[in-house]
Amino acid sequence: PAKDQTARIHLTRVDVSKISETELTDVLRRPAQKNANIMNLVGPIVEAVRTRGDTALLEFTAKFEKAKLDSPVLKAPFPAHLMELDQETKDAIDLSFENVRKFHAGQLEDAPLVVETMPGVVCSRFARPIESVGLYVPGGTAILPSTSLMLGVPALVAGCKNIVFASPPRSDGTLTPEVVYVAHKVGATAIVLAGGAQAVAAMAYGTETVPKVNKILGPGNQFVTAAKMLVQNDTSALVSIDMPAGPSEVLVVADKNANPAFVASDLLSQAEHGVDSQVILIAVDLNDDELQAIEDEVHDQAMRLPRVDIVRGAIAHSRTFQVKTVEEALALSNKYAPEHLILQLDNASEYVDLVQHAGSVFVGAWSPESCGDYSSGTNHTLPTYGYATVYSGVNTHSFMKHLTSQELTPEGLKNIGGAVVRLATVEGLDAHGNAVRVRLEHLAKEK
Ligand code: HSO
Ligand code: ZN
Repeated sequence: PAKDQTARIHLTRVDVSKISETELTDVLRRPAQKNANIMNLVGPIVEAVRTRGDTALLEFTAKFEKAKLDSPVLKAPFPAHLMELDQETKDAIDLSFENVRKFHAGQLEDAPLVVETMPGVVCSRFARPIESVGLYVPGGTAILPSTSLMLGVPALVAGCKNIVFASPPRSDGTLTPEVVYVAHKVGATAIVLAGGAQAVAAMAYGTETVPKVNKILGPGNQFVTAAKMLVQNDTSALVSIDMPAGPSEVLVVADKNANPAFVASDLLSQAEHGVDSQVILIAVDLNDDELQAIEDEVHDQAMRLPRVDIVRGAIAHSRTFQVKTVEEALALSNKYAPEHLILQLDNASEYVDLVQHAGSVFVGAWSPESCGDYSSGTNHTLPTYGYATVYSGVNTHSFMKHLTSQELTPEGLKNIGGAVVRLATVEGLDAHGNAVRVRLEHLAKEK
């Protein structure tokens, strides 16, 4: 929490026309994450769970969560009293569940891809679900049951056989009932009552009670991320991960006609996630009064938030960039590659083509990020820290893999046989060439 609780909450202005390219690169750089240190702490935790299983897992949960448990796992069917919810919450989850389900079901391919590359040479590609997946739902300063939806629903849609959740329990050993309700709805087989590196290790290696999974997905703090990276690198675990996760981010591009209250509310909705959240405003040709109107809204709305102290921390390292055109704004946004990009612009949809790097785009004044965080249908587990340049957010295919196949006819073999034999000769791999030659000779004799 900041010392002065009355100080103005505002984003530092940067006039892009007044700084050099290198200065710009500098201000856009995310704060460095100290990974080496974290690995030293996480390594022994992972190793303890790998070798001592449930005993170690329970010890860490007692130590970090202050929860004394008899078993680290809740197995399905989950008892009804652990998922009791008021009707309004239940309805909200059900509505969101259905939209996330629809959008992720839409991502399934209805038929395998089939391409005849030459006459008689048919190549295919088709998808299969990953059998067992481990879904990490963070605890922390805010519990986020919505994350259980964003991970569980696509796993269900993809057809994963074994869905395992992990989430740190409260000190009385229970979980937030919303998470249990969602786990129940997606048909999860178990919930691991643990958090941090120890939960990741338990799912990567399996313990006496925790089933071993094939892939671990979901956001988490630096310990969770470090543990995911570590187990992914251990070939004996044979486990993959979704992507490295960092602090959450939003970049809002606003023009003169953007409603200052809307712009401010979007910036603050991300700022309240954590003091390390990144919040950026790109103001397109706004004069001082127009900028001031947004800044006033940021301050006024922030002061009314219960999490104002967190907001203060996040806004302290956040910036407003002043540019002249939308094209400039989007070039800057692409350079930063935000997790969330909000376009509060006239005819916003016309500019989506210019977006190259972003986890998810929110188009126009009526599409706040909150809708994507919870209920519209898109996934909220998105690449942060500039990884939007190379990663996609979690989607149905995060829970699947693709296989290819081919089927050749005699004609097909004749069409490509010469090329195969020649390339086998070039590589000095005679057996490869023979696999074609014996068949072609067989066909020649048949005539
Ligand atoms: N904005 C967060 C997701 C979230 N928001 C969960 C509220 N609950 C990262 O995309
Ligand atoms: Zn959010």
